[in-house]
Amino acid sequence: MKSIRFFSLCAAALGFSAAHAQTIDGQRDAGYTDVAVQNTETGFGDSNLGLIDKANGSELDRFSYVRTATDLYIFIGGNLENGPSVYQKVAIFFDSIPGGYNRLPQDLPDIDFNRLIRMGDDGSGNGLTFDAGFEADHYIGFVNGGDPVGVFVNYAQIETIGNGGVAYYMGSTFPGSNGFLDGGNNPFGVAGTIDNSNTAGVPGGFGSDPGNGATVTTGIEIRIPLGQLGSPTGPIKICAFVHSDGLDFLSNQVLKGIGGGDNLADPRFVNFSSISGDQYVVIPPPAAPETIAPDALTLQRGQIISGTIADLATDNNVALRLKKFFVANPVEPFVWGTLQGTTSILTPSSVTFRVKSRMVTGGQFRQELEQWNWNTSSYENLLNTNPFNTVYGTRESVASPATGKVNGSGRLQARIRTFPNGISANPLPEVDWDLVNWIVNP
Ligand SMILES: [Ca+2]
Ligand SMILES: [Ca+2]
Ligand SMILES: [Ca+2]
Ligand SMILES: [Ca+2]
Repeated sequence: MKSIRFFSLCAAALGFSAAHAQTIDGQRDAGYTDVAVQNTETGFGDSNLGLIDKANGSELDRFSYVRTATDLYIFIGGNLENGPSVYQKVAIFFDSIPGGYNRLPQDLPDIDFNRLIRMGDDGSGNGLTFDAGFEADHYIGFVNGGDPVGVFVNYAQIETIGNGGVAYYMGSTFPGSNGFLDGGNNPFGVAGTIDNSNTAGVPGGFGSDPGNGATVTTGIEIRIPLGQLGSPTGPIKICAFVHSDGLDFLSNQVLKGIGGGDNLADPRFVNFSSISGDQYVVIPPPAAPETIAPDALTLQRGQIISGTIADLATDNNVALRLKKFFVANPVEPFVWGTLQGTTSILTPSSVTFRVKSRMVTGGQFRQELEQWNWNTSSYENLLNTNPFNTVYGTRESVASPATGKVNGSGRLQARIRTFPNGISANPLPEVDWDLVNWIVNP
């Protein structure tokens, strides 16, 4: 099936891609990437209910993410125990910007009925301590409990604590919902929910686990607009763990895991730097799209009047000028060029072939852009511009998904053809190609 769409140049430059289609519902979508699998059995009970809303145990089985230019999606497979008066919680700490706290200090912002302070220093020099190099800036508290089961989300800005701190309740929803948080303060539009139906993953206990969480596809799913995290552009470190309603008892369910062992108990005395390995995951920034200029041109029809292939690399109105040379049939293209280039992105989510061009001589013409599919040995993603006239325009043939558009050597191929479509003011019409390139999105 041919897929033709116009993307604005801005959207293409930012690397937006149709490949990122996460639906907030507590189920892991195919686009997620894993950054951690639990290595510790759960000391907070192994849920065996299999219900979307209710769970009789808590575990964090795997941590997956999708990061776009605007949003971070996180999926934490597992369960959170709940009941009419049971509210178990996941604390999610983010190190997303410079500064922040490696050890949680006194006077943390007032959130969750002022329980967040229970993890910080009590004045004697303790306080939950992260691994070296992790300096927390933001906190999201994900809570479920009650009957019917509700989901409640809290937020605190840790890095501004010296200025009094910022914290707010973001709102509530229900298990299996679309994650819309109702009734709170949610300036950036965070959305999240839980699907509690997992009965697999890690078993109950305190031993190490070989990775049973790797196949869990239900749990906590949250979309976080990056503005909520200070608009980071670099890596984002995240430490997540299950703890009790009072925020005064930490489980052994931490991601990354603790490598087997008992519940960690009072968070004030927990020091992740004294536990082997990193008790956090790292979300890399989204890879940048590549812009690829052609390095090879084969003219099937027409001849070069002026310029070279190098002129195609720059949008400067200095064009490669082509002219009708010999065409046997008056309905065939009179200028027809095949272009190639090489990208380092071998499995792109989308490929856009972009051409800024115009007629030099007047008349009635049209232009076709198409991309070569190396798998099917055929041209696809036709963009037909009709009329094609003497005013410069930039047109795009968009392949999204981009199956077959890059071969195993990173090679791209596309063609530009100009056809007569009626009268011509000149028996040998001329065409300008100013800018020709591919935008390859990871
Ligand atoms: Ca989902
Ligand atoms: Ca930080
Ligand atoms: Ca389990
Ligand atoms: Ca550690």
